Amino acid sequence: MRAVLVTGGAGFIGSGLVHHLIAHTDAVVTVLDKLTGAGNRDSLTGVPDERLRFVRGDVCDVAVVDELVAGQDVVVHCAAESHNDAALRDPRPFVDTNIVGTAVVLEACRRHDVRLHHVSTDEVFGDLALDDPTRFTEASPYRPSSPYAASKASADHLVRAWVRSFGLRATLSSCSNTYGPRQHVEKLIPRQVTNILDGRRPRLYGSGAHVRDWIHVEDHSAAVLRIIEAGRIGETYLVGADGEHSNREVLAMVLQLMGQSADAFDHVRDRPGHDVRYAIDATRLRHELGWRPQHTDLEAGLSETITWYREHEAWWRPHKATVEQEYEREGR
Ligand code: NAD
Ligand code: TDX
Repeated sequence: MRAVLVTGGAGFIGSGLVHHLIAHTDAVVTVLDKLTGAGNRDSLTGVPDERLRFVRGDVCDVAVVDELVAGQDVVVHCAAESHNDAALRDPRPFVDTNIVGTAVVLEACRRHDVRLHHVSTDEVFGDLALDDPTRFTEASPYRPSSPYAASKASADHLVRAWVRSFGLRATLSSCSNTYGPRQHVEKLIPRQVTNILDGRRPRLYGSGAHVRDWIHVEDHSAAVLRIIEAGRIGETYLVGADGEHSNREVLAMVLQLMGQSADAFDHVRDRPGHDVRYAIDATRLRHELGWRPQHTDLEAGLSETITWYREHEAWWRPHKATVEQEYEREGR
């Protein structure tokens, strides 16, 4: 694998993957990213110039995507509109980027016979009840409940159809909630960490009993690389690190790590249609491909993440006020 195109490579997962590929392979990486509010060129700081080509562009742009896909060994498709709250404000960009953009990437990979890995999410399976003893597996039915999740589910269906109908060499991964450095301040953990740094009280949606299954971005990236190297074509691999916690528990950990009392937050209006619980059974990935998460201590991972935000204010500060103004308007 000498040449890899990462779409959305200036985003949270994409940039984490680029840093991982630089550290663990010899690949030269091309990044295609539109630099929407969530993408940040500075997330690629530290990648040597001779190993990175950065192109600002849209995955919906057929000519740009076609030119970049030609000559690659692998395309990893991370570009997406990724924030549930944003999809509730305006779902249209989610349809364009997540569905149409994926179709454009698929067609380019088909034309040039390039191997594709499609990065998806556990949200395509909908949610589980808090007391449901089961977790999501590769056999779970698709039941997306939000516009974002529905757009990602549509993209997954397109990828599988291209594998079956056109023999495209593609794999998929559905990962759980990922945390770590370089995540946009619109998302739960960075939002609350930067609120506390700014002397504001964190905001918890509804009761805070909602459960997410947390995994560190390094473990997510290692899983994607493992699937690219050894995954079976046409297969989906669920990625998760047995990290189920309620939002209230996660917030209490963040507060205590930052020297605050565990109840120093405000309950705010719940997210409409808020998914109750996600939980991943990653047995296939562990058994078939031998992947194991390394960052299994959430408190230690959160502590390092908090340190990263403390030390990189210049990275997040330009986005903070705009994000908070939008939340303010919604009573969140
Ligand atoms: P992100 O919003 O941080 O990054 C998305 C990137 O895509 C940004 O850099 C953005 O500029 C770029 N982008 C958006 N529209 C584009 C377009 N039309 N053309 C080119 N680039 C465009 O999101 P993320 O959290 O890094 O998510 C990346 C992928 O990982 C998504 O597909 C998401 O579904 C998946 N995922 C994320 C998580 C998570 O917890 N963050 C978990 C599982 C799966
Ligand atoms: O201020 C907040 N307060 C709060 O209680 C925010 C921003 C969120 N929440 C809650 C909502 C969710 O239950 O925290 C949980 C996590 O919220 P997000 O960070 O917005 O993530 P989520 O909606 O769970 O989706 C994430 O995981 C799956 C990513 O954003 C998706 O891209 C990924 O597919």
